[in-house]
Order: sequence, then C-alpha cells, then structure tokens
Amino acid sequence: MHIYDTKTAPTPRRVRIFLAEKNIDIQYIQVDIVTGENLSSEMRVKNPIGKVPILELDDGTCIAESDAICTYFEAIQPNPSLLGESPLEKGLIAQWARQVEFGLFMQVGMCFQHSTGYFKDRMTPVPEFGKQAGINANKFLHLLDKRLADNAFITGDKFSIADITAFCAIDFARVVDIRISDTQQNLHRWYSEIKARPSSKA
Ligand SMILES: N[C@@H](CCC(=O)N[C@@H](CS)C(=O)NCC(=O)O)C(=O)O
Repeated sequence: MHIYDTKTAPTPRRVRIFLAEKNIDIQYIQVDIVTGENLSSEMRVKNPIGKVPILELDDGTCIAESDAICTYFEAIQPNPSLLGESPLEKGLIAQWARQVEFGLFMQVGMCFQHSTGYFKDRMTPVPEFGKQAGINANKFLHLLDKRLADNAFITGDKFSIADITAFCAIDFARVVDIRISDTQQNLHRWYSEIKARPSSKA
C-alpha cells in the first residue's frame, strides 16, 4: 500500500497530517506535478483527473481524492476519530470540513493558480478570478476568527479534519500573500496550537 504524494502541494499534505494524527505509517511516492508527471497515462489510470494524492492498495485498487482517502483510513482505524463519532459530531464535522474546503482551501488554490499562472501549461489563468478568490479566502479567515472566539477548534472542542484542511490552506496561502491578520487573535491562537502538534510537520 502506498500514496502518490507531492511534498510541496497542499492537498496531499491534508492526507499526510491526517495519517500522522492516526500514527499510520505508509510509503509515500513523490510525483513531480511541476513537470506534469501526474498527467501521464499511467497516472490517469490511477486517477482519471490526473491529480494527487492517490492511495494505491496492495491489490492495485486506487482511491483518489484526499477526503475519500481520509474516509477510508478513518474506517480502517477509527481512533483517534477525525471525522466524528456520534451522528451529530459526524454531521457537524462534515459541515465544517466542506465549508472550509470550499470557502478557504479552494479559494486559496484558485487564487494561486489564476494569479501566478503556475499551471499555465495545462489551464488558462484568469487573473480577475484569482483576485476574487483571494478576497473570498480573506472573508473566510474573518469568519473563522469569529468562530474560534468561542470554540477551541473549528467544529467545537474536538480537533478534526476541518482543522487539518484549514491549517494546510493557511500555510499554503503565504505563497499568494494571504495571511492571518494581526487583529485575528483567535485564529493566531488556534494556528499556533495546530502548529505545535507533531502532525503539522507531515
Ligand atoms: N479534490 C482533489 C484535489 C487534488 C488536487 O488538486 N491536487 C493538486 C495538488 S494540491 C494536483 O494534483 N495538481 C496537479 C495539476 O493540477 O496538474 C483532492 O482533494 O484530492
């Protein structure tokens, strides 16, 4: 069993942190997305959309999509739970995980792709779209700061996949100069706590 990974990219990092939290050791195989190694026909057999991460099981079955990979490992090893235990907890974590993914993680990604032209060999950057995505990401940081005033973690009192996704997005956002502002003290407190967890090094 191994994971096709790209050490510098934010999406595969979500999976690495998730597995580090669960103390799951797995082999990572590096894929160079700059040269487009991920777009080869061999890789597209593993994931038709040509993106990483991809989990390849011993029988050759492949699971792509970071959330899907995390769901698989949560089922194999439920403790510590990062997707919730009770129906209510599962629902709330799913809500926040999705909102963080769409409202922050994707906005940072779109800002990066459309304002830097990093992948212009394979997509058409639209700088105005990139700029708007950056504005959306900043709005979401504001929302998170308010949320974290009364909650230790994004979904409440328990660390979850929503925290992992937000942390990876915020770390990556530096490349497009989006940062937690000085006034967002709740976010700063939360960020330093997540950064202090050993899994943040993954
Ligand atoms: N929704 C996918 C997104 C995967 C994704 O966008 N991966 C990026 C790295 S962060 C990638 O492979 N980019 C290479 C490319 O677009 O060619 C997931 O969660 O796994």
